Amino acid sequence: MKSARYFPALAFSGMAILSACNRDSGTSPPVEGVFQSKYRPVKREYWVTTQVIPKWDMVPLGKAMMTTDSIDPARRYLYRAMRYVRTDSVWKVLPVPSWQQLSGPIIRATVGDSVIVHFRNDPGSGMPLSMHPHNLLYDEANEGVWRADRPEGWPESGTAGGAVKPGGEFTYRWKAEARSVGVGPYHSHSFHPAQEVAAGLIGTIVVDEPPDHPDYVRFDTTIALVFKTYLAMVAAKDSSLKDSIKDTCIPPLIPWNGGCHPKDHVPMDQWPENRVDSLAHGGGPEVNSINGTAFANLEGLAFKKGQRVRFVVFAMNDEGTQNHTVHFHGEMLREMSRRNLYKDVFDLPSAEAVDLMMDAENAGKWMLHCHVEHHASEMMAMYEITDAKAAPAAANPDRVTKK
Ligand SMILES: [Cu+2]
Repeated sequence: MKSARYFPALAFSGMAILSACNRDSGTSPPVEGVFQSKYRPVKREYWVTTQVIPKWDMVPLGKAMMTTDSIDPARRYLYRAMRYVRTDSVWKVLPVPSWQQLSGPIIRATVGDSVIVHFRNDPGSGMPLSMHPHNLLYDEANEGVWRADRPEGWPESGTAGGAVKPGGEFTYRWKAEARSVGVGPYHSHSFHPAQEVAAGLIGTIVVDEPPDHPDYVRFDTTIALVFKTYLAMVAAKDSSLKDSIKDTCIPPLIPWNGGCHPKDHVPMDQWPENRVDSLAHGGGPEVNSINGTAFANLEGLAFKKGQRVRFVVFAMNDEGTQNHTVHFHGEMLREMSRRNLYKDVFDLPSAEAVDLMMDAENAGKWMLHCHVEHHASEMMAMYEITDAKAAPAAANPDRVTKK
């Protein structure tokens, strides 16, 4: 049993942290090979709110940047997208990096740290939402999951983190253990997880080894990219599609096979005016996006020659036809877990993040895109490596040149 092999007291004492390679050491505390870190775990505190974007533009630059074609509005907008954004401690939204777009802020921790996330669900969201982390450790109250098998009233009885009401707040308490090292997503997992993720409620978690660990790598910058197929909006209220979506939720992002939870069902005659819906079946066109942008419309991926860049890339897929890969032009990268192998294409199974290291050397403006051929033109971004002299990635013992 995995948990029996783990020594949480050691990992959280701050005196000794088990390295990832020692996690199968047996039930007795290992004597040899235990990594003794000088790192003192800290409490990492974040404030995160949901943010509603009534009409999300997947082509904010107005055209396909590779072909200069204009894009049909029917393939351009999402109705009522939502994303996670960081705030200060009084819920004032902090600037969002230009590359982040329709993805959440990166939540970081070092092995041994506690991660405290104060979460607020925007009053305008109109539905219960949550934050459910991958890779971190939590108890049931902090799982960020609403479950139908809980007794009636369960969300209100001490485990409300699975269904934070509009305008409500919840503080999640998670931990980064030795086995947390790596990257993964967090996402909403409340009454309708598929719709919540389909709205854009996805973010990234990065857990590092302590800086004095032999496997630790210092990066100059970290970029998180979510490859996701969205369903563009379709005007529904006055269309023949009305009948197919009458059992709906508010805000109905994608009607769900299981219907609505009674708590957030709203009769159609009470829908807001001018409402449009994204539909799972027979609805809007699929648009393959990176962080909610398509056709090379993602900005902010600019690096200097000599910088070491971490790309955390994952897909959130709904169906088998939405499998994605990521292909980088101009550079070859290494996976953190496989550092002797350079590649420029990586598979992106749903929700499993790849943790990539790029030593920026080849100056130029380059594509990165999904290499599933019919996704490639939409699911594309450009990154740039400039010749400008960068600050050296100092004291990085792991730096390797390809020559
Ligand atoms: Cu793809």
